[in-house]
Amino acid sequence: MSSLQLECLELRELRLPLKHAFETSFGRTTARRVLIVKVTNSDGAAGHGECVAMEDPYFNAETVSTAWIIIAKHIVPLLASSNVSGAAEVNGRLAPIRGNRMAKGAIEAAIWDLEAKLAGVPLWKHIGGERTKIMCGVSIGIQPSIEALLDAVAREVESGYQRIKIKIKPGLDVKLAAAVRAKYPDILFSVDANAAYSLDHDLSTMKELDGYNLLMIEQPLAPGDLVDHAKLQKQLKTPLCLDESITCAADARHALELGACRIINIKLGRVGGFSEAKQIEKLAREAAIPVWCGGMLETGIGRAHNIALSTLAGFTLPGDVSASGRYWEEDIIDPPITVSSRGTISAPISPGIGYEVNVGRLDSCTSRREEVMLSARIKV
Ligand code: OSB
Ligand code: MG
Repeated sequence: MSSLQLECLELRELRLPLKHAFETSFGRTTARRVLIVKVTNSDGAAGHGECVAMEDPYFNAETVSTAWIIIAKHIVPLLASSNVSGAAEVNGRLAPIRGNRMAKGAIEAAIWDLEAKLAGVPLWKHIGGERTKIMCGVSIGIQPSIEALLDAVAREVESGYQRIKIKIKPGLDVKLAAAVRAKYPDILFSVDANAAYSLDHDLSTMKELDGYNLLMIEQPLAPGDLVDHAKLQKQLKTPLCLDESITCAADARHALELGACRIINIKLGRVGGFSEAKQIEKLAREAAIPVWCGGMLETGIGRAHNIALSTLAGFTLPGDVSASGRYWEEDIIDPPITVSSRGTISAPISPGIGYEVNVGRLDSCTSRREEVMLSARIKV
């Protein structure tokens, strides 16, 4: 394939109010600050990526502000001097930069979008995806009351979503699971703790949760604690699923070797992009461990990348990729992402991410913008 001839990178910070506040064990989000990147080549063709870092370093260590600096000051110069000839090379070229995977993942994803557009194929086909429809579930934040939670679950079940996940935290866990299970004995149902528990204090709560026929318990313990997750998994029949703990393919291999989980949530940004995500999917598939695609309250750009990722063969469980309209009054892509009454999204047919970025809308919510040159500076 001919060189991508990357020329310019545009960073934008958007401010977008969420339709409804989203609460987890680590905090409450009412509006998103979102970092969007656009890579352009020498012919003016463009690819987009979304950095999934949040405003605060609570889910992981990165933030919108740190990612901006890492991209502008470190990723761009490294890429500019590496003369990459394909998207598959980007992950390796960025390896000297430690951590900061959400920053790297945004750029990597934008380059995959550009490369797919140049090849005239949908991104999902370009990365080796196989499914023409992806299975969708929802993630429901902590609600003000059990009644409100049951109403929210009812709405999503009636919309056709194939799996319901609820957020839990210490003190708001077993009673939520019990209430949802009592009303819906048969749905695919899981809980996500976002690392709020410890093996020392909460083993009895975990054993109680084990009695509600949950599809999985997601990330109960601290991100670095694979050993304790393995100890916990041995004492439960419910599969543990790791989210925060899996930042790269090596983490996934360690988790599988230790028996720290039986399911993996793959988030494109958390692992630094498609190359790493594909390695994790392959490792898990070979170990007969199901994976699914997680979400980070993305705009349509991040959602479109998540759809592409979810078409890979190993994504055998419904993920957290849901309709734009659950989060945004008006998305930044056209058309917005919609979900069928059977809880599926069809893989798009247009090249690249397969959705048009609405530039007017993007401009109207941009609070900061910067352009940096990606073309190698030729020494004379
Ligand atoms: O743990 O999966 C998570 C949102 C922000 C941070 C972490 C998580 C989430 C979600 C939302 O669960 C999933 C979505 O985007 O719909
Ligand atoms: Mg999670």
